Amino acid sequence: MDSRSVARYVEDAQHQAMKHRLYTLIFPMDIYRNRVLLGMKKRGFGQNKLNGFGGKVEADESVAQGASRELCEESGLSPTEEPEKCGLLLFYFENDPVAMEVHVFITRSFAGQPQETDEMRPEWFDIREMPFEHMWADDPSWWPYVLDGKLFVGRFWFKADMVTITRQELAQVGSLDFSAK
Ligand code: 8DG
Repeated sequence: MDSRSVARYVEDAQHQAMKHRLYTLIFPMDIYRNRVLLGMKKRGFGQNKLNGFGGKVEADESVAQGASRELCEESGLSPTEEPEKCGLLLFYFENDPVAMEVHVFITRSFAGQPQETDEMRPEWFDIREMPFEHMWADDPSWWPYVLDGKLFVGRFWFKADMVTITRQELAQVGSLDFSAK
């Protein structure tokens, strides 16, 4: 098991037995103008959806390092402070034995200008007018936690169509540092 995975702290034994792949997802927030930078994913998984920036955590980095790296690679911005953890998302897809463990961050402090990359076309959005119709189906459920500064854990079960959610669990948590408990 990947020692950086924290899924075991929130999952039942059946789900813990699944293989988990670690991902990051980071949202740069412009607190002065109430904006968030999203990117239109131009290729691969989630193509044509608007999303924060992120991807698989590499073998030789921490989850937070992975979040910073992906932000630089995909948006042209680099965080100037350690990104803030805001949530943990677990996704289970019908007929897929691998669970996705997505560590969600925000950053309010970054350098650079948004730049289109091979993977993402960045665009600012008002944090209260999110383009949910172009985002993943679970996003409207947990985005209010991000806005309210509440830490959250969400679990979503998707059909193979990757659109239909058949079950979900979502709750505020006091801490995302599970191993410190
Ligand atoms: P690649 O270079 O090998 O194509 O992949 P990668 O860049 O390493 O990873 P990716 O496939 O782009 O990572 C998927 C991203 O999508 C990751 O940031 C997590 C995020 N993501 C999901 N599901 C959901 C979801 O339901 N909602 C949101 N907002 N993001 C999601 O995987």
